[in-house]
Amino acid sequence: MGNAFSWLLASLFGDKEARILILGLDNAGKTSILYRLKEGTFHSTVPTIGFNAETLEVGKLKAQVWDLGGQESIRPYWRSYFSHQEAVVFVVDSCDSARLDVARRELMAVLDEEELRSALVCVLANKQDRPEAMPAAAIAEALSLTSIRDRKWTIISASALRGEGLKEGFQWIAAELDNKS
Ligand code: G3D
Repeated sequence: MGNAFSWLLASLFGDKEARILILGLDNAGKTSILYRLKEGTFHSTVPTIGFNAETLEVGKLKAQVWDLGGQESIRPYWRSYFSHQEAVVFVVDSCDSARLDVARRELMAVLDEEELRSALVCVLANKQDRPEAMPAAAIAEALSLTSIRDRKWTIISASALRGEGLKEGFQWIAAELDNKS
């Protein structure tokens, strides 16, 4: 499965640079998604500012993964990483209704960042394999996605466990980047 996704990413983004941030609260499923997408290119780095960033490189696609939440004090340090990012993949645990409001605030704070002003937003409503998962439409409402008017966004039902929705998310980003260029 990992190989298939890597091949897909390379074919989608192979000839052009694409920088993508994968963000979300802890436990949303970001690392699981990375593992789904990787082919031996996954590694953890420890930047000097003292928190972990995980990076995926396939062809000219570079994806960086960050945990959001409870990190306001270090957020100013992120800004250098935020520049020149074409898209944000925001991963939500569809079963964690208790923290959807925190997720909404974190997403909106990220979108307020000047450096990310033109970044596309693809929300992955992850863990849809679980019976208690909220449907993507309810998550879109809880996250106030319709209030986002200054950029293209989408929400896609996903399961890192089953490998569902990830391909669609990255295909959407690649197609939107094509439209822009
Ligand atoms: P994070 O990187 O965003 O912090 P992880 O999240 O990828 O570490 O995932 C957190 C937990 O959610 C893990 O469970 C992981 O297996 C689980 N998970 C991730 N994606 C899915 C999914 O699509 N479906 C289901 N059912 N579980 C998922 P553990 O138990 O290892 O903490």
